[in-house]
Amino acid sequence: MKIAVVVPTYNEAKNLGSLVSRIEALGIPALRLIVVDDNSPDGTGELAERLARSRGDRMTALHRESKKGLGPAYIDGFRHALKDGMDIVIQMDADLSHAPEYIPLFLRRLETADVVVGSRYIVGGAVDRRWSLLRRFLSRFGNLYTRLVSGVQVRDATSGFKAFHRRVLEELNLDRFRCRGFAFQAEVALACERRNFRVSEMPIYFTDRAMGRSKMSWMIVWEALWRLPQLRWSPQAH
Ligand SMILES: Nc1nc2c(ncn2[C@@H]2O[C@H](COP(=O)(O)OP(=O)(O)OP(=O)(O)O)[C@@H](O)[C@H]2O)c(=O)[nH]1
Ligand SMILES: [Mg+2]
Repeated sequence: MKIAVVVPTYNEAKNLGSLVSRIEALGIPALRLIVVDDNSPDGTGELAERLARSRGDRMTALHRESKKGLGPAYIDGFRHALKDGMDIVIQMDADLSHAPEYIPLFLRRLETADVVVGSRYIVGGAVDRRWSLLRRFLSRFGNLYTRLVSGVQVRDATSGFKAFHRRVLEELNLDRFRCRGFAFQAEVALACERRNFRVSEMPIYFTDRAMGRSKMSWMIVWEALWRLPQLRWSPQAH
């Protein structure tokens, strides 16, 4: 069973080293890390390259020309994982909001599901206890909006911590994904639901980003506002 962990990065040089150590500390021999960097000005791409070189086939650094959003970076990473014959693909953020220690739990859940979604909004899940009320409200509201307008069923529609069996990514039409920001997470969840894959939500505690800056922007929010309703009404499944 070959497992790929795909991580998109933009200016995550301060987080990447810890992420790699924590993933390695899990001691899963079949696990491969694929970092997809968009030419980060802070040197994340070079760091990923150095880390990858000393790890042989246990880590790959993919480099894209410029910042094009996490959606297309994930698609490139998924394609690479499929080409490399991976049986399971896990997606997660580089900023340590998604604790790598959950990976073994994702793998266990995949024994009875096609897709596992790490969820902040089911019993047992939570967001960082240091989050302000405003931040909690915005996250909840964004999630509710996403579910209502796109029609996605999972409780945490914008979760970026997911695990897929290979067959799921093979069946999805990866060319059709359009979203670049957090809306991509809903786009993927919806595509899985529409194809009737067994989607299982697993509670996670979401820690605030450890270091570096958020890439959230008005462009990304704007994209969600106009793309998500389109997803609901688009006649073709991805
Ligand atoms: N390759 C690539 N990765 C990106 C891009 N934008 C964001 N990312 C990565 O996607 C992941 C999620 O981005 P974050 O900045 O943490 O966004 P967020 O989690 O929605 O926002 P915060 O909760 O505030 O951190 C991180 O690993 C980022 O480095 C991009 O344009 N290209
Ligand atoms: Mg983040």
